[in-house]
Amino acid sequence: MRHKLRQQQVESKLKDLIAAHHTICVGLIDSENITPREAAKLAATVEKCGAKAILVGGSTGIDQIELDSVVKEIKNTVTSPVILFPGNVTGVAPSADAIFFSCLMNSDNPYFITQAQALGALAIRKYGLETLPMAYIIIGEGGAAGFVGRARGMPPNKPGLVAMYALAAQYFGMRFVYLEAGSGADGKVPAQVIKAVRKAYNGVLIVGGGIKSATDAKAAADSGADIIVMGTMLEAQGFESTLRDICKSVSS
Ligand code: 1GP
Repeated sequence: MRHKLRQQQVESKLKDLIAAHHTICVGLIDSENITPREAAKLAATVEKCGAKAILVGGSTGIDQIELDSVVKEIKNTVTSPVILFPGNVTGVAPSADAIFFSCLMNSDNPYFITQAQALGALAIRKYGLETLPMAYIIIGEGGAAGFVGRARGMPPNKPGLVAMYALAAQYFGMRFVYLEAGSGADGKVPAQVIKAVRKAYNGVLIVGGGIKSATDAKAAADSGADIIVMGTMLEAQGFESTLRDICKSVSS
């Protein structure tokens, strides 16, 4: 039985936005500690501040029913693409527009490199989700993502090593690379690492972890990031003006 590949609608949209704005910001919502209604309200605010897509996911999400309710409500509220950012097979939900089909390149455990992906693949096909093939590379200790994904954190002071992995991702045909410092991380992905990866890798370069100011975001954008992800800062009271500044500072 042949299955029709879903058009690369979200991917094209992201690439068009990057071409138009140089760098774009996206908001990450963790479906675990939020009601669908709260999530939708937050997504609408994030979109209004200038973010161009909403990611939903996290390293420890296990409740797919809750995840799908959150995604559905967000989809009903915003016009931006809603993209799953799974930490495991439980991060797959039918109502999203697309999913980061993510390989944790520097995990010590093959489960996070190919096995979870194989286990999730049938559900993705069944739901007709658009897949965005992504190399996920954890820099430094990596917070919960590093711990749960059994990552052998890439040394932040070895940009060449990270670039080598990004080049491997390119040769694998992965059209997205995500450099992750970890949610709520104290340190960010160093500019030298982003620059080295930008030189080696031609696809869409995503950077996230610990970004909470226009200065942080601008540094990542100037180093070559195409997409900047913000999660933790959206949990702070009154984040709107900072997020507006961030979105404005990275986009041309
Ligand atoms: C986490 O990179 C994302 O996976 C976002 O990180 O929560 O620190 O913004 P923050």
